[in-house]
Amino acid sequence: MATIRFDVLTLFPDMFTGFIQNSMIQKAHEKGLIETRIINFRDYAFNKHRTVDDIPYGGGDGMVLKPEPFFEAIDDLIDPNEEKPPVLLMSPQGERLTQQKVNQLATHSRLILLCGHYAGFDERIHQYVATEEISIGDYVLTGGELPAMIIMDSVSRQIPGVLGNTLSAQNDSFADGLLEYPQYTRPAEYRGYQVPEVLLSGHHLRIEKWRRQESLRRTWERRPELLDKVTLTEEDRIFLRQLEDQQGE
Ligand code: 4GX
Repeated sequence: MATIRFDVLTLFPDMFTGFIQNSMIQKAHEKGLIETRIINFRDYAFNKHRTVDDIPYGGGDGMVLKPEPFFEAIDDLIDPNEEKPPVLLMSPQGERLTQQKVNQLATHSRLILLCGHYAGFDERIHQYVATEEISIGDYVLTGGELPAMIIMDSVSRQIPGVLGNTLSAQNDSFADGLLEYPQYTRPAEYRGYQVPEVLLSGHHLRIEKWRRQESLRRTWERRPELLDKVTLTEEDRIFLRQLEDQQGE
């Protein structure tokens, strides 16, 4: 059975309680598929004031996270006889998180996540504690906690058995490189708005074809750059050429 353990170093452990008690993650916990340890790295501070940050050498705005608590906490967490888990540092300067990266992270049995605040980490933490830096996108947050939760959430759902339905993780947007097709449920008509006729037809081949075309259409309209990485059939190409020909009509 594939399981994963997350160790999170943060100054705001309470931010994780709601997330961990959330249905899917909670169920995965109960099933023993995932384990999370939330560690307040202030517990590893050196002095009696439990200081974790200090002013930057050379001057400037903001406080910098001191190296000692991170080095000490990692020494505590990593057994030198065991295989070293990835140590991910949340940073806007990191490698952008993609589904491909999520899938790669999900192959590990353990991940350590470092969440920082303020002006960031002393560079020695980047160099000697973290094994990689991850960014969840090109915008600036107040801290690394939300990125850490995004990593835990997206990685957890790749663990077999975490999602009720094992097919759902494969059918999503990005699994085949295309955006998802539109979904409908009952009623077939609401306030005059109709569900596409093909979905009511019960004709499985026609439904499959329609869904593929809607996935292609959405990807072409919203995220055309994704199409460069997708394996397209001849039928797909013909459909995309039709979309291009119709453009501006
Ligand atoms: N994707 N932030 C980290 C502190 C910081 C500053 C500089 C390292 C270097 C973010 C993101 C993000 C805000 C988390 C700044 N750490 N993290 N924090 N976007 O914006 O991951």
